[in-house]
Amino acid sequence: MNNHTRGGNDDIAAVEKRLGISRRSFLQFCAAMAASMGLPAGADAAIANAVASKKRPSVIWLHFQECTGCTESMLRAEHPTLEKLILDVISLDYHETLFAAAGHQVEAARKAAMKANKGQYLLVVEGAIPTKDNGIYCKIGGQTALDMLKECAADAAAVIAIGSCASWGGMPSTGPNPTGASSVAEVLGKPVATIPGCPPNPYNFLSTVVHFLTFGKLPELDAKGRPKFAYSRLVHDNCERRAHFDAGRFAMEFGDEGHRKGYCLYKLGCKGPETFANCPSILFGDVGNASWPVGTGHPCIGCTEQGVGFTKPIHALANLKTNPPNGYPHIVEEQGKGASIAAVAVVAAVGGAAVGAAGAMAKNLGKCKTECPGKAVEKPAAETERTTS
Ligand code: FSX
Ligand code: SF4
Ligand code: F3S
Repeated sequence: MNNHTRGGNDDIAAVEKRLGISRRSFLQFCAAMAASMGLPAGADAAIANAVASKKRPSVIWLHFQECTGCTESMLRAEHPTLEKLILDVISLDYHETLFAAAGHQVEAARKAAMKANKGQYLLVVEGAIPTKDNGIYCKIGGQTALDMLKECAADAAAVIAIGSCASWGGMPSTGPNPTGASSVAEVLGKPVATIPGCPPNPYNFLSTVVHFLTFGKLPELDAKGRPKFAYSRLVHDNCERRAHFDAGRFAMEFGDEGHRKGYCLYKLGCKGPETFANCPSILFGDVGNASWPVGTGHPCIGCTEQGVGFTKPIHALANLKTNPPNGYPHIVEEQGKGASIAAVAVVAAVGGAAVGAAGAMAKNLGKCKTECPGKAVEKPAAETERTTS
């Protein structure tokens, strides 16, 4: 783990050997990573070269208030290369869960790595930091998490908060937050890169680290410190059930006909419409289709989104951040009270369709209620209207 440099033969062919994957697979993986980060042509080759030949950044990985799910999801990735790549592109010099050693030995290793890589190491923080009562609710080696974070951040080249706990407090900060669990940015008083999710997608972490390795800087971040390549789209906008949402077809109860048919989970409290993450695009664990919360039939709980995950009740309806075009039916539409022919004609005209087609469209839209699995369920007036924000 402490071998920071690679020998002269350590080229792509050597990576092939180290990771036990073909050169082709490795290059395909680098190309996919470059594409998913929205990088320009040629970036895939730069990434491949960086992973193969550059000095590995020293990583100090701290664990505070959390369940270790971030580390688990990284290590349990089913993709044959993902966890190997993560451990290959970084020199993991301190990680409490993965260290074979314990006690004074590991604390000495942390201090040695910090000294040897002063100003150059990456600090990864997993878990929230209890700040109440001078931080006494989480101590490692006799030192509070509060002190350890400040000490380790002082000489770091960059700080990455992995998981929702470190990014914005996550589960430990849920009301009444008895320990004063806070985010890394709050404790340090400055913005840091965040990879929220409970657990976060390991691919987003790896891509962020590989970007740092290749270009010497973190990828572009949003106002909450999240890499834009991963958190700039709503879950709802890439969801495979979106067509059902737009057509007004909803599961109303777990196990009902709509649920079994794979209809939209909005009425079961899905927070995809107000949660920014790339879960439906990159999935989890590389085990194929549907390997993400909504894909398995469970509503998104908004685990990546501050103020949504672990804050809003699971059954509460999401605030819609974007509205479908006017030509779509309302969430629960009354027969004959849907989009008017005039309104749809405008939509259709914009799309170049004939007015006759617009009439057919309006007719179909008005059918929503009769086709909706929840048609027999009377909804309160407030819930039958499309929410706007
Ligand atoms: Fe657990 Fe990580 Fe959730 Fe938190 O992930 S999966 S509680 S985000 O810090 O270990
Ligand atoms: Fe998918 Fe949820 Fe949006 Fe429905 S509300 S389309 S299940 S993200
Ligand atoms: Fe979390 Fe929702 Fe993705 S619960 S894992 S943000 S689908």
